[in-house]
Amino acid sequence: MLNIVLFGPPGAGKGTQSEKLIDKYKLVHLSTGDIFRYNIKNATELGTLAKSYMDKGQLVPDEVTIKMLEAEVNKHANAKGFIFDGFPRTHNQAEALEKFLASKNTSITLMLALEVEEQELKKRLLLRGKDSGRADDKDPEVIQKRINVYNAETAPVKSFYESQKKYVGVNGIGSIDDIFKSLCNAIDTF
Ligand code: B4P
Repeated sequence: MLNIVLFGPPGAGKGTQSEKLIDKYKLVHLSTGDIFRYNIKNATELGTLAKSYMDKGQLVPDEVTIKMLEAEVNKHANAKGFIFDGFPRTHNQAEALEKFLASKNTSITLMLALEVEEQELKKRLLLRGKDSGRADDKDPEVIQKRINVYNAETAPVKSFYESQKKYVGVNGIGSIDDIFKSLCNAIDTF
């Protein structure tokens, strides 16, 4: 199986590049952000809970997110592999994912990290906020909060995969196609 964690700060392009990678490598795309937004749209109990955190730029609690992710993986018994987009976002989530995949006799192949500086992230998110309808992209304070949470809680997850020699950083600034080429090259030569 090819199991990729697509990593990076909010607005780094994880969702954008995932769409292209699943097409080329025939993987199942699991975006925790998309799953939460689907639940918000359908006014489920999970959606109401997730919205209360997402609108403030906070992470949804680990317990809820991990349970949800595992249920999604279980829906795809015959998958060739997965792209985990926006998960894991905490050390607890990384450990839970490792144990869960081990119970299925598989593991993460590599973490691909999109590296983008803060000014560019803010610019992209505010631009998307103009017409995406995403509450978390409209308010500069919420965007700053998401970046701060990323730096404090999510960025350290890098060392979890670095210590396993599974971390590859890729420049996330440039055209979407050029970044895609760099990601494919990283996968094909890993
Ligand atoms: P996510 O949905 O994961 O969203 P994101 O980090 O904001 O965006 P992403 O990096 O995917 O950006 P995109 O490609 O869309 O998370 C939202 C919230 O959900 C979190 O804040 C949290 O509350 C919650 N959540 C999700 N997962 C969780 C977890 N595991 N644990 C707890 N809570 C969780 O790109 C952004 C914009 O940039 C787009 O408009 C795109 O068009 C543009 N763009 C992309 N590539 C570009 C390029 N090369 N040049 C210029 N613009 C580009």
